[in-house]
Amino acid sequence: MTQTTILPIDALFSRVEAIFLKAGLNAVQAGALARVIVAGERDACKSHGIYRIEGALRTVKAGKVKPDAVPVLDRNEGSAIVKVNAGGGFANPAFELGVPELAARARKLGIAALVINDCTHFSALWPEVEAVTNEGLAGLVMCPSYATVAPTGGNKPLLGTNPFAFGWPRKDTSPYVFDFATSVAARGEIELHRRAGKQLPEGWAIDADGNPTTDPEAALAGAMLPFGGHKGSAIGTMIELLAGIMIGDLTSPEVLDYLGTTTLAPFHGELIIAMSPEAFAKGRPGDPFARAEVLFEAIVGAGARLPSQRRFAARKKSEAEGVSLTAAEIEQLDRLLDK
Ligand code: NDP
Ligand code: PYC
Repeated sequence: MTQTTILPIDALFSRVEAIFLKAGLNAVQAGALARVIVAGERDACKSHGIYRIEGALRTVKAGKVKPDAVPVLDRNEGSAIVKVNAGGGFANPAFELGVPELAARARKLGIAALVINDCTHFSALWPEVEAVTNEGLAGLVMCPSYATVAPTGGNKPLLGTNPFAFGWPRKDTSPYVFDFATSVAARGEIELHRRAGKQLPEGWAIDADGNPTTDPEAALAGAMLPFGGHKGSAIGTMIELLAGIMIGDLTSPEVLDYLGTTTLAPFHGELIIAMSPEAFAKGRPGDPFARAEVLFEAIVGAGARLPSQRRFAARKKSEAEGVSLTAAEIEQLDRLLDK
């Protein structure tokens, strides 16, 4: 049986933040990174938890992200578009800086967008979409990645795993949130299979010659496949257009050209859209929040579960009992802190 240690969430946060501070990140970068990584562990999202620390540190060491960057907010007064330049730092502090202005603008105008440029982004999107729903707004978040996914019918990786998240605020309960890679699985999942010596499920990837493979090494050298065939392929392409080209930032192939490797965290931009359900539904019959509850009840009543319910259950458990880490994970944290 694997030996585990239970750490309170605050204690895990202090350890992760200390690792980043020791590696030379300033307080704004270290704090935001530690928050998102610890949230991943707390919510049992291992592919974007402490496993990501080493990749972030490698990216700092390679000089591809600025550890002392201070994001700058461009209020763009009167416009529905708020911008934050991450200054070559991580996306997370830039997001934290921009989200209050995004929310204020969406409440005023009914809809607003936050554009983040020049950032390194390695995290899950649900913490960001939840920051939008916490403001009582519906949200959409998307970003490119690096070219590791072949468009359906193609044999070359041209799209990223391009994550896409949506959130709808709910009164007195957790929001409706989904957040997924537009590839069959996040690249982090392939890496976790490789580390565990496990084969991939069929249909996840092709090798460097374009043949289907279940070998994680061959998949990492070849290409992943989009989810839902041509449908995921089109959504992945839309993300390249909206959260790459439209915001004047890099597309996934350009990110890979710039980095020259997939072992570092990708550098690109991000698009966050916030919407006020009250503003959209104004003048129409029914309260949008009450109507949404009827839909959610019907979905659950039909025997399905809402997305993020597994995550919210894990969060509740972690908040009550702490986060469970294996001996290898504790060793990893100790080693990184001693470095
Ligand atoms: P998953 O396939 O694990 O989950 C996708 C979503 O579907 C989750 O919201 C999940 O909720 C929900 N879900 C899963 N099973 C069911 C079910 N049976 N019924 C209803 N809902 C369900 O996600 P991925 O592996 O595709 O992505 C994992 C993470 O990787 C994401 O957070 C994403 O943002 C991140 N990522 C980040 C990238 C980046 O460049 N920054 C790139 C690619 C991915 P629940 O969690 O409750 O199971
Ligand atoms: O899991 O696919 C992924 C990923 C890429 C960049 C950050 N996460």
